[in-house]
Amino acid sequence: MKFAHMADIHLGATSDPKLRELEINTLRKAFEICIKENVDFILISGDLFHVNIPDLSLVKEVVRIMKKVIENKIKIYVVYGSHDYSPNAVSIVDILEEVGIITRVGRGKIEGGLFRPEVIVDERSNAVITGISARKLSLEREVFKILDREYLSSLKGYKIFMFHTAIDELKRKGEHYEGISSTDLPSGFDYYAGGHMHRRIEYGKIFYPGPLFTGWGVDLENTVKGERRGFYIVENGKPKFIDLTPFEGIYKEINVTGRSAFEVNNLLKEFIEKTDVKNKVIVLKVYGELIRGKTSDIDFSYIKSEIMKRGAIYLHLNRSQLRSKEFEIIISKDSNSEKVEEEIFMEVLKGKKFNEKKLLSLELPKALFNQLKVQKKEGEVSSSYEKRIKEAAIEVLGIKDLIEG
Ligand SMILES: [Mn+2]
Repeated sequence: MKFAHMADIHLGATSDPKLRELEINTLRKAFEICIKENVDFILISGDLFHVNIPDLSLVKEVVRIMKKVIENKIKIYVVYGSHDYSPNAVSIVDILEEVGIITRVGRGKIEGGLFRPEVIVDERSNAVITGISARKLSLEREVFKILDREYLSSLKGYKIFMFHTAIDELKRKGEHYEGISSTDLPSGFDYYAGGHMHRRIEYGKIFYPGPLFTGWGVDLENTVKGERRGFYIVENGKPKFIDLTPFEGIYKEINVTGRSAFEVNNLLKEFIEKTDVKNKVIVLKVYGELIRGKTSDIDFSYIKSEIMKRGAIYLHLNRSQLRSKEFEIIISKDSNSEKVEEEIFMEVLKGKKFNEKKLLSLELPKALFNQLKVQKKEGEVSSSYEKRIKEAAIEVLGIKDLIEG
């Protein structure tokens, strides 16, 4: 018996055209390998697509790729992932099942208070396949609690359990999955085909291939830091990892603390000049607190265009922990929207010097804000609405003479 196990493909997660092309090419390559290796069947442990109703041109391409597999008498078994599942809408996974491209695993019924998942016997290999689908917010964890374990342990043959749930004891620091314990899985299976944890994990008979591709955010970051991406081919019970890592990358971190925006711009330029970015995905993390200048003074659009000009595949910028001393607004927890406005104004005004005393008080910005909030009257045309708002604002600012003069 020989089968493939993939998970967390997240098709359509990226909107970048170059990454999209790599994404579909990786899927095509993976399925071509399955045909060449003549596997009996393919398991996909959830998150085939990134959203439950993806872009149709992508779906068309995926159908084309999967049809070739089907024509080679290889079945594709899929459990819902947290991304392909939707409680109140039809998912693309359901459509693929309806037309016979995939076979869905994870249905079941409750009998005597226990959940008995449907069991499928693969015709070609006689493998016994069952599992539990994911729900949003890891709600499937409740299903594990009422699993009909006795029934599952009575099954005979080579037994595979598919699931899309994290295992608590396998979590690394900083991973925030809501998981189950490995002992919550039904016992006695030959292979536990996991999904949801976005890296390759082997733990006894539990296997997580991690994302086949690596579409966005932290996955991209981990890939360029050295995580390998791909899937398993399991032959006579022995899994082999097929490495399909779609690109090489460079990870660069710049701590701006104690530096000015001007200095950071120079550091970034230096990095671009010294680094061969050609055909690589670059992940650039800029973090810390600028001592001078605003975060917007760092010219990221220039950096991006320079990196792309030099032939990089893609630049992923992580600046979520970038701050500036010059403009930091701390909003108290118990603020209402009016108080938040006041706090922001006060913070912006801090340290500013104006000859006009009026500009240093809160009254003026508040009055101006109130004017700008005025809604369009029913039937009022845009041009007269704009004129009315402009006149009112000029009135509040007391600059009628300046403008007309
Ligand atoms: Mn996933």
